[in-house]
Amino acid sequence: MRKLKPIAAAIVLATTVGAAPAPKAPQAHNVTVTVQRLRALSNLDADFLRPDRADFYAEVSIDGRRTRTATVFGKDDIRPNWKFTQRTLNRYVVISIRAYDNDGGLEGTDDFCDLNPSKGARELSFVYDTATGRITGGATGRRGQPITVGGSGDGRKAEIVFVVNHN
Ligand SMILES: [Ca+2]
Ligand SMILES: [Ca+2]
Ligand SMILES: [Ca+2]
Repeated sequence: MRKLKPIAAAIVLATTVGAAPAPKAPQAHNVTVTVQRLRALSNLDADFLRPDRADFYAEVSIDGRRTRTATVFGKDDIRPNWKFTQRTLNRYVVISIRAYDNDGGLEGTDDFCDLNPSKGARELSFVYDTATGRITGGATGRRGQPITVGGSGDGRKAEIVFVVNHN
């Protein structure tokens, strides 16, 4: 076999090192949002003769898919552990959380509770990075760690504790 001249060997080596890796198929993740707690910071139902407690339910959107829970009636502080899971191929996953107080009859339409600390926004919306586990946007934190956020500036305030994770 003919021996490569040093310069030719160097070119072969450089080509091998610099070669682009074979494209990987996008990896699917199951992203889960768990609502651990919802607590009324405002009086969401007007009291009449006796205290009237909130009737919470939540809507969570993960990567564009929105799901609603059932209502927990007559409690201002609940620990429902509602779980929402969505399969996605995206690294960055947009998540939004809404809380409502179910109202019927004379109370009219349901109250859209304020979970967002910013004035003019009630919905909590943020981005979850499946590569780093970081949560940024309307809420900040990390994968697997409970995040507590309270609404402000828009009345009908509530506080939420939630966890985002994926596998
Ligand atoms: Ca109400
Ligand atoms: Ca109500
Ligand atoms: Ca707000």
